[in-house]
Amino acid sequence: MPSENSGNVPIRELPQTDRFKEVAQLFAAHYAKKPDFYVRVPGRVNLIGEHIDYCGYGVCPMALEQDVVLAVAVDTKKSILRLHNAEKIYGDFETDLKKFSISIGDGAPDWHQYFLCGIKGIFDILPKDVDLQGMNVVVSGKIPPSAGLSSSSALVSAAALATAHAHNFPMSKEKIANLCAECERYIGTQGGGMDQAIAFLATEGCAKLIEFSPLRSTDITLPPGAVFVIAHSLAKLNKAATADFNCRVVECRLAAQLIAKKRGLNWPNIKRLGDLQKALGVDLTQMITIVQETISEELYTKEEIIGELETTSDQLSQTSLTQNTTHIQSFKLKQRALHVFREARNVEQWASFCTSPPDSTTLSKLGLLMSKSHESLRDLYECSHPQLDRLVELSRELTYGARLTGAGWGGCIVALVAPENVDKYINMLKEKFYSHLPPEQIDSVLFATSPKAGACIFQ
Ligand code: ADP
Ligand code: NG1
Ligand code: MG
Repeated sequence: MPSENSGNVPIRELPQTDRFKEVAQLFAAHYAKKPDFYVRVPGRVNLIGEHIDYCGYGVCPMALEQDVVLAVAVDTKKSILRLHNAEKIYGDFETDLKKFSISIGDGAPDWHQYFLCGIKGIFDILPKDVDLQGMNVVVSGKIPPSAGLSSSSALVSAAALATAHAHNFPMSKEKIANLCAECERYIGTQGGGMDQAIAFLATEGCAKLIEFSPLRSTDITLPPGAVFVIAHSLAKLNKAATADFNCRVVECRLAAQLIAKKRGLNWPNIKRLGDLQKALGVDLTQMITIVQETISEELYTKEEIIGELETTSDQLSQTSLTQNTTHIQSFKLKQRALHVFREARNVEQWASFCTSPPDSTTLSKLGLLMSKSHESLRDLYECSHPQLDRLVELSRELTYGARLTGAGWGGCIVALVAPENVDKYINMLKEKFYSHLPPEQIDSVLFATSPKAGACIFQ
């Protein structure tokens, strides 16, 4: 049953915690006044269902305690945005909201561009006669950045939520989640919407099965004795800095279009592997057979794809590619599509194991799905990293299973651990993987988690 997720993003009384007190102090020190309101948006860990949201398939993330908090004072007289970040590495930023633009060049975008994506998302839908409000903002983020725990979406979503609230524009959780998925694409990455969905739809105490088109979420109660530990590989990748992420999105699209063409469908209309499955009206196992029989394991050159689709380079750019993938000359299709359909099946099995009465095999079955998922991401999707593989290897003995989480190419793994093994497992990793780090730095890269609540406004 879909859970009680609908309704607007909640507005609650400000909790008297150290986290909010610190942000309030920083705000007072920087702006010499009190904020009008705060927003909190959590990061997330994806338990299963990697690189399939943008193909239209369901995923199973949960929200983290680590979050982005904004303190905001609205300036009704001037339309100036001022940003001050708790971390000094993120410099101050100021712009007039009547004439800002998002500028994306080569390399990693400046951090404030993510914030502007969220603002633009709301401005795109505000009634034209609304007076634009200025905002003085303090940003405090505790999600390890570029590590697959969705720091980017927490920042974009927090910016959008604050902008909507500053303009008295309440929104349902689903509506703002969809809007944030759309507007984060202004940064250049063509993500699928998982991160923004869990950011708004999460409820404390359970993971969620998030499904798309239309966006909906179902509670996934994790079996008793399931502890999820996150471990950072210490390698990082900003997803907007390279074409890696969009290349995978495009490879999945090209695989779908090639099969569509061979099956006599109107291929330019098929953008996702999920669209193809719907059009063919078959199940995931049949899709796997179709991929095995239709697509070659060899690399496809761009020329070959243009030939098979009977199209032109310009048309292919329009129907299938993104701005930062037009230069790519060869694509792997079979391996990517096989990963997607098998991973979509992993999610179905995960949900069914979690909804059946738990028995002595449940945790092992979930762990096995996680290990299978990692192998597929490493070998078929090629988005792992030697340090992620090493962490997964080290996790063999003391966990039920482990896998990379988020987009990969660095970032974190998530491991399923029995409560009695958590300390042992963490100590083993401290010794074998993090021995070169000062002890005070380890807590932010190696920690156990439990499912936390979604985004909230506090005043
Ligand atoms: P992730 O896997 O964490 O979503 P991305 O590569 O998508 O990683 O986004 C990371 C980027 O988000 C950072 O390079 C930075 O620009 C921005 N970011 C993340 N956390 C913060 C923060 N606390 N303050 C400012 N910017 C942040
Ligand atoms: P991260 O690693 O948090 O940037 C990205 C995408 C998700 C999803 C995962 C892979 C964005 C904003 N996020 O997450 O939609 O595709 O990778 O499962 O693009
Ligand atoms: Mg991100």
